[in-house]
Amino acid sequence: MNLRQTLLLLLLVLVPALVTAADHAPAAPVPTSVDDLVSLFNPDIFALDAQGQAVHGMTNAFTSPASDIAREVSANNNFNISIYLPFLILPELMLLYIIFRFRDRKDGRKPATFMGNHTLEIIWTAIPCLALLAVVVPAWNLLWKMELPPADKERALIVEVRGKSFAWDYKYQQDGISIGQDVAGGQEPLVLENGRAVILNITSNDVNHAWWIPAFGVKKDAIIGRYTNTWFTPDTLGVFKGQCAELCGQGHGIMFISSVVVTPEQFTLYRTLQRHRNDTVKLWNELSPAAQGNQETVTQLVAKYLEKGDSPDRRLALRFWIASNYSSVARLHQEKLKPAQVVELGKSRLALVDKLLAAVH
Ligand SMILES: [Cu+2]
Repeated sequence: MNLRQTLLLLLLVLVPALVTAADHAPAAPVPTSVDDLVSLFNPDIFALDAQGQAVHGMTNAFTSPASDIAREVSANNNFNISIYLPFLILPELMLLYIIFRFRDRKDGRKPATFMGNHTLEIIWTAIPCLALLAVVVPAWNLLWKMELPPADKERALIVEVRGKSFAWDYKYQQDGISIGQDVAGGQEPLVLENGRAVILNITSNDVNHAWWIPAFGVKKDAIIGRYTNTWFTPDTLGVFKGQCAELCGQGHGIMFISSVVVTPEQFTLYRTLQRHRNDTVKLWNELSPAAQGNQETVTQLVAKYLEKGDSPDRRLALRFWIASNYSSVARLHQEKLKPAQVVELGKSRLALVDKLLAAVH
């Protein structure tokens, strides 16, 4: 190999990958209708469109990164591929060339045989070493960044993530909000604020699990008696799906994870709705098909709910939770009723609550 060929090879080896530009979604307004709020904060992650395709499909860090970490992991992966690829392609091209160029031409010529070439040996040792160095430095920096707390940790949202066979519980440490399973036993999504870093303190109640949402570029083990930590800054609005990534038992395959990234204004509203959630439970129980919803009791419960505090937020929270709970029940259709019937029942019950809310001053 002459000097020109060596330089060409070096150039190919050190070609940096193009970093995909971040595409930020435009700010979405806070929905005003209860139905829109339910589809925002309590999306049906199994919903199918008219063509039978998943409405909220699983996305990944390489084709659709949705956090700073995912973008860096994706860019780092592209860079590494650009370094590795010449090692995969060039020897194959060289092999094909040699097979053709030095084929047996049946003209009686003897093949040349020789041993040892110091220059060549130095070159083929130095190039892989340089390539490894080129890969190691950015990868090390990224791994280091992922292990350390985020730069703006004072502003970060801190969430305790607790795996259990076979679901996840989330505790928003600063707001004292605990979520996990909805009224129908379905997994609730982790609601996150766009552009605000989130620190996850992950643990388990029983066996080993792993919290993994590919689009966020994050996967971390959940181990009993120990906290593992990870962080990322979501930068794309929408619904993101994940899955427990540690074989944990019979229900492992259905140990889903979902997250909804919302605007800061929507997140403020979400916290408000969560704060009034517990107070809506009695009313919900009375409205559920099993309790048949005795209107007199419901009237009393609405009055009692508003006695504890009567504000537009609190009224909205009551209407939201009634609608959201019906949506969860209809989705998992654990009742004997068909989902469409549950939706109809939900609408009539919500109308009843609306009527009572309007009547109580
Ligand atoms: Cu699992």
